[in-house]
Amino acid sequence: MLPRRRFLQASGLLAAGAALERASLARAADAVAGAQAAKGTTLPFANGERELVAYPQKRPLLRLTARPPQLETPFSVFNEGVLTPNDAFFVRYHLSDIPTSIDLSTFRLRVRGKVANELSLSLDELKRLATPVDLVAVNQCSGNSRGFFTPRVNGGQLGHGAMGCARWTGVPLRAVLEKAGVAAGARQVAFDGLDRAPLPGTPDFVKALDVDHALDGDVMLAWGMNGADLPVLNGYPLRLVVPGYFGTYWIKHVDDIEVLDRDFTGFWQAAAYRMPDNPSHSVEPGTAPKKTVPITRFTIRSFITSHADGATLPAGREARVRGIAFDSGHGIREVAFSGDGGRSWRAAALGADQGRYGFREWTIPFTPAARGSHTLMARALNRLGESQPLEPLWNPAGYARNVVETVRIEAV
Ligand SMILES: Nc1nc2c(c(=O)[nH]1)N[C@H]1C(S)=C(S)[C@@H](COP(=O)(O)O)O[C@H]1N2
Ligand SMILES: [Mo]
Repeated sequence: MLPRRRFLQASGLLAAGAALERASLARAADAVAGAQAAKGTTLPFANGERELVAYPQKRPLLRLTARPPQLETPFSVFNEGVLTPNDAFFVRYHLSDIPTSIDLSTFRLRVRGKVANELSLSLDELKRLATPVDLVAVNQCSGNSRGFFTPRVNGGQLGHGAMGCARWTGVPLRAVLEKAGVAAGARQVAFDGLDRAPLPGTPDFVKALDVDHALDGDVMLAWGMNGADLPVLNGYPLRLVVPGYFGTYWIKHVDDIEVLDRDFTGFWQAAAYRMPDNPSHSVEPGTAPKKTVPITRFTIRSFITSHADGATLPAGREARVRGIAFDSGHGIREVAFSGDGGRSWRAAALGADQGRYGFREWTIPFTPAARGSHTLMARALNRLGESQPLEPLWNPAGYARNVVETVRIEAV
């Protein structure tokens, strides 16, 4: 358990407390922000100025909002390795009443609804319920890269840092649901965490999976992340891991699982996190879809991580370009690289396979023959034959961007 006062003082996260405490906490938050403000960053779109702020258990990250904290991973971190360090992993919340300390002696995971036996499990009981499993999987917010949408769309203006890949440790959700005994006729399973809305009337953040998906054996209840406990801001003590699916389903601080004999109709599923209901999940830029469906799986993506836009390279000398690719779990088959703005493509060498849900590293030698500007691109292909579009697809919520990204370097 994290000492509560220290957590609050260091972060300025507001829990229930006296107005006076709130005021001094706010000052503490400013002090933290002030200390890091000089080291801000500018994302490459309008209004892209971001402070780098260090929250508890986190290194300085790009702050999108303070209440609730929404933190983006600086992109250079993705060049450090395929596993994103816990202290650099992005943070996304919807509601500002977030838990800042959790008492494991009282924490219980409830499983209720259309089950034979309701369960109420301590974390220790959960850990003993089944053999723990490890899985490397990417967590990515649906709105990752939203700031690059043109025309611009509402919502958090994120760069490419609302994603990360970790080795998750937990038990299969299936084991827990089997222990509870899912009743015949069950349709969906809804998940709720400890965070709450600050005002009545704002819907609690609850998401649901189809019962077959919840029982597929891959969906996990995870307490471990890269060999350590989950950071508080990433869902301590327990979170849902839904491999291949957008982060919206990865409920943090999960303490309530309800098996339903109907489709869940809560706000965050029935009204928010929806995609146009057509095969490309996109519409003509600036228009609204007639019909929508809940967002589900990741689209396939790849990134160059070794060179930032605007980097300089010596002309005529071989450089090693490196990056990552991932998809929703079919597995990366190939990453094609272009050093000439898409006129010609070569296959990159793929790095070690961490499992079909993880980041896949790739590298390729590249020699900028002539001085001047060169446009580098990477394009991933998965085992299903899915690839990335060369022109961006558009939807009004700014979800699931997966166009081939470009990095311009200067050869000197
Ligand atoms: N309890 C809770 N869980 C949540 C959310 C939330 O607001 N509350 N946001 C979801 C969304 S939209 C995303 S993208 C992921 C982000 O996970 P992270 O904060 O660990 O990076 O958490 C998901 N789980
Ligand atoms: Mo998200």
